[in-house]
Amino acid sequence: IPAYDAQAIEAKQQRLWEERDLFAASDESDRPKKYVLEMFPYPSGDLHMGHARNYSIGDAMARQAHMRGFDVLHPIGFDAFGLPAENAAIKHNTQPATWTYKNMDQAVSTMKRMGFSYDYDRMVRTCDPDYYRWGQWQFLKMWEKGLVERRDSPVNWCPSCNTVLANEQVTEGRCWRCGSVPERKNLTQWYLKITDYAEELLDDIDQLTGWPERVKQMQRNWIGKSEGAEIDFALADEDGNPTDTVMTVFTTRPDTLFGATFFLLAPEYPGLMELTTPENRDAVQEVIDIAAATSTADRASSDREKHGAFIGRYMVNPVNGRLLPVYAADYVLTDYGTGAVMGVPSGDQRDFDFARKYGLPIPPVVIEEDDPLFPELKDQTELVMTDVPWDQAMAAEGVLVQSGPFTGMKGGHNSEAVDAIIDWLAEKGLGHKAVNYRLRDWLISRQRYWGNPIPMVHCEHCGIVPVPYDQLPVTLPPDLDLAAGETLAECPAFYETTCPVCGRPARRETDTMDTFTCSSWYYLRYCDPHDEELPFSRELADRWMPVDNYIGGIEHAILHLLYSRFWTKVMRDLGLLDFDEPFTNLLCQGMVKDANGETMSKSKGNVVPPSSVIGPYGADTMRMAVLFIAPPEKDFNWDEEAVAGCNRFIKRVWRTVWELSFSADKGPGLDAGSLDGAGKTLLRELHRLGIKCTQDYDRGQYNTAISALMELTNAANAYLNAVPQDRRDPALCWLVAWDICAMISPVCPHLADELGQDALGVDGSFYEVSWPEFDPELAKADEVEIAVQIKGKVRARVNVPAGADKDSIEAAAREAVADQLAGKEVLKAVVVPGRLVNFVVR
Ligand code: ANZ
Ligand code: ZN
Repeated sequence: IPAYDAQAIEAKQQRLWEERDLFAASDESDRPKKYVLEMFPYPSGDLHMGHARNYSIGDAMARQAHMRGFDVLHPIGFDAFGLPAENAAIKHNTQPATWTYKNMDQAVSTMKRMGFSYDYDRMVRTCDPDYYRWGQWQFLKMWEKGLVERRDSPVNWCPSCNTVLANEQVTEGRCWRCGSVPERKNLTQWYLKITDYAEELLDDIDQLTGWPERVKQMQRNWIGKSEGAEIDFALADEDGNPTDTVMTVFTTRPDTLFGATFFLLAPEYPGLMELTTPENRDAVQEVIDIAAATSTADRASSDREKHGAFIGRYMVNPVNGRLLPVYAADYVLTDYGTGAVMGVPSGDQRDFDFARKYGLPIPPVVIEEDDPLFPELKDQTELVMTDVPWDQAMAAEGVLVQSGPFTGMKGGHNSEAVDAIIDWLAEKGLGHKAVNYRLRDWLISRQRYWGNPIPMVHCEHCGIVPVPYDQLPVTLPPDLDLAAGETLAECPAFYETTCPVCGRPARRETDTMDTFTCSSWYYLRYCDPHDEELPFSRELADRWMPVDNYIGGIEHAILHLLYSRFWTKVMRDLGLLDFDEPFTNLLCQGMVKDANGETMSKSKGNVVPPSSVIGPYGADTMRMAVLFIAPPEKDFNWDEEAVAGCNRFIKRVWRTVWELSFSADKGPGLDAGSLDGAGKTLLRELHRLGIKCTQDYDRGQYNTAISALMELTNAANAYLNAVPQDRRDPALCWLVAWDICAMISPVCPHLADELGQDALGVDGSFYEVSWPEFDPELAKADEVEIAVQIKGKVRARVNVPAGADKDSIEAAAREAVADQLAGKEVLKAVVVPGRLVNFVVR
């Protein structure tokens, strides 16, 4: 048996695959298609263990799918724009492009060293003008469709990244990239109107049956649909009479309208200062300042102390004419609902805290029937109790009290009272049903160099003018002095242009697009990577899309996965494709942590680089280790011993297949009937474990699939040990050797192909062969018939596995005569294996 030399074997097999262009997806094959995709990496250095795991999962899936008869598309590329490249370039005194292309080359060579079955001819690098040109093209199409807007609004500005962030990029109140607390600024920025798709994005989540529930829930929460009403309140004049000035609130609880005792405005509410009476302006300004200095997340937090200031004015409650003092309050957000809120302290905890702090009344209007107040307030239509003895608000369902004609109705979210009050308001023209989404439009402009330029021109005469399609791409200038802080806005060579409409001097837009725009459609470009007319042809998108299996990290649960769903729907509405959802099945792989369960990171110094495994053991061991240590979706702790164990198993497979090969002969095929005991056992194990392994592959449970192969290898060795070489069945040896190689090939493709070629003498790669088939009949254990006696008389016969132990034989016998034994006491059971069971009963 030759030595197992991983480095030599892997180099050889990789060369053969490349020579034969084995992994090129065919756009024309009549096999059914399967699109297997791993989230493409940022080229911020060499690949790390998380990548190795992600891609090993995808590769096992893609290879097995090919053996299952699919035409497989399995591409790779790079999400190459973004701030890390810019920062690294400054640090290393080079240009982002230089740094990025170098890293991409390094990463590709590691991918090749890992033996991944990528169709490299389809590689997408988002910083290639050939790619980003089509991002600009799609941006212009969206502009034409009214889905792009430039507007002035409060935005999150990251002071350390020096750019604005999308709402999705502020996680737990911090910049997703650097962790700084963003500042609120009013800026004119570019938006994609993802909110136009809020409802569809929410509704279609139900179609995503192949997605993890938790990701779907995160998207639902992010979109955040609230149903309720918009209600108009009139500003009161000095005598308390309604004026023509109306302000609208959004509420999810119109049923609590009789319980409103104050009215709140966001500190950023337009015209707030003008509305405020002079003597109150200092106090209101203070609230404005506090709000400006506080993150949105903190302002929205229920635990935080609330700050408010009376503005000296009152609103009229439309339902009962009550005058509500108006406050500016920091917990009211300007970009949610209408920025105005009716304060109902008995029903809303934040309002409750606010009322207690500022001494405002808290009359109960919805109470539970078991509340001690209920008997007293039940049927009470007028306001008799202005302050509840509660120490918190009551948000549950209950019955309306002190609520005029609505008293006695059921109240709560979407309740009878909600409908009744909305109807009443609608009739009077004072309000209507309303739906509100938490989702905001996607802020896509960035004040950074290393991104896709927004293809727009500002002309003094013509306003904002799109760059004509035939002038795309707007390319980045190559040599900004980033270290000196130079930006596109300071680079005349970039921004000086002429207006496409009037031809006079004009200024290019100098913002670039959020890199998430680039990653929102790369999977479409893979379908048609060299198209020079379009971002992708409809025909090829229809051939390959949707992605059947998408594999990546949970960190993109909202960001990338939501944006891509949006982008797909927009492309559909532009007539560029005709499906609704881009990713059919989603697998979020767990994290690779260090041996102590800590996340691997450069700063902690606990990173285990893939090279540390590939070097001593080879790529197949690396691949097997990341698949074997845990199921794909679970986190795992790095385990040196498990890695060494995988390597030992690989070598055992190597020896076992070689050993089998010495007795193997494909011949005319196997005659199962001619096998003796050891041979029969091996054949049965082959079918039993083959079925198990196949099912585990199909479920993506590679760890247990590998365990089944370990068992099968043991069974093969048991046979080799039990049967002398000259008495082994040649066809059985061939079959077992073949099936082990075939089934291990998606995990350890180099090992399998080398054994196939050298030990079994077949041409080519297991990638091209069909997945083996197994027979449940042959997987069944041999059975013997047992007579079941009661007091010596035969009452039944059962079949039990040939080698079954006494306990399981007795259990099978008991079941067979359960009816006859009912109500009797078994004094004794005599078990004679292979023949009978006799129950002695009373
Ligand atoms: C009166 C009321 C009574 C409310 C009650 C709740 C309970 P969700 O479910 O998150 O959509 N609200 C509306 N706009 C707001 C803003 N810009 N900033 C802060 N709060 C705002 O929450 C909707 C509820 O949040 C609305 O319903 C409103 O308070 C408040 F017993 O109106 B509610
Ligand atoms: Zn012009």
